[in-house]
Amino acid sequence: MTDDDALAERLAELEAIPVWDTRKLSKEMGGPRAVAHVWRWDLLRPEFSAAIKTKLAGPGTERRVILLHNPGLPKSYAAATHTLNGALQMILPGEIAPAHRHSYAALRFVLEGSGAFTVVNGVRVDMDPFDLLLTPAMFWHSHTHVGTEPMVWFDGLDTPFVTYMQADAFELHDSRSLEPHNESAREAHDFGNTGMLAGRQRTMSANSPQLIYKWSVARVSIERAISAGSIDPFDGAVFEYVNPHTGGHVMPTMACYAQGFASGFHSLARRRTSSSVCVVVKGRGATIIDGKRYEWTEKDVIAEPASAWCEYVAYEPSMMFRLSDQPLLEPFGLLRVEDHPDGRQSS
Ligand code: GTQ
Ligand code: FE2
Repeated sequence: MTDDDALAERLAELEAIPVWDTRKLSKEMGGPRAVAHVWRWDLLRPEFSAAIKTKLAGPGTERRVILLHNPGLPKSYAAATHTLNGALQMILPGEIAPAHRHSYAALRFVLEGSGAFTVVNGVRVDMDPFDLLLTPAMFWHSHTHVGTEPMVWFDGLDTPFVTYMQADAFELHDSRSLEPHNESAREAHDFGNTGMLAGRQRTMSANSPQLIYKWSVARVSIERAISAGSIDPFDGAVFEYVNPHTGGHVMPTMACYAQGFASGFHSLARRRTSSSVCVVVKGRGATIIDGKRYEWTEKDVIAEPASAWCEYVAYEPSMMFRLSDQPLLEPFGLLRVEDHPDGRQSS
């Protein structure tokens, strides 16, 4: 046994580690690493029809949620990236998803159907396809479907991050569904989407008072930018959903964007220390991630891991929604953005 090994052994008995050994450990230290992945809508959507008929459809299981699991992470994470959760949720006509709240921030991005509403923070918010709805941390919420067709939406949550921080909390409400009651929150939130704030008081909350962002508005912004040629070489026609009080991200842990690409658009490549989950609204194309081409079409979900080179190719006019963990990195100076030295990846 070398002197080094003997020292390491004695230190191990004292629950101490010599620093020269941590070089071996440091790869494992940040936990498992997520990989690039596409979850295909055409393959997952039919499984809901099957799930309606199975035990998933029993009383109390109205929350019909299929979690998207990143194959680079252990199944127990059930996460889309190391910080973000992605899921598809179906609600059937007449169903109520029981009222609760949690320390996870959540958002919905509607994929199919209409006629459901959610009550968040005492405000009723109705949902149409491709609308973005916010459920900030610890806000009570319940979902009710009064329409005639099944509804499906994408759920985005910061669960892996909150759980890592061991700050997870979940509470069921005494009543099954919530009645709208919060008039001042409703005022602050209603009549939004215009850059103008309603309501008498300005609350400088880190959460946007606007609880819904209509797709009709995002779509028009993208279309205008594309026809005006106002195109970012990395992200196409890109808009951030913002908190109208602060101009900042919509929630303290998650940022949301809408992006559009003209047919034939091929972006330059860039990598960021943030990770993203993208949901395709319309079109067909591919994201080249670390040199590999991941093809996508409508309602597919794509994971972009932290620090992966990303580049977009649109085969048709395309639009997507992006959820990013960028706000988690910014306060600590950890957001780094690097443009590819060759412009594009070779693939
Ligand atoms: O709809 O409130 O996908 O609480 C995970 C946790 C959805 C929800 C999820 C949740 C919800
Ligand atoms: Fe929830």
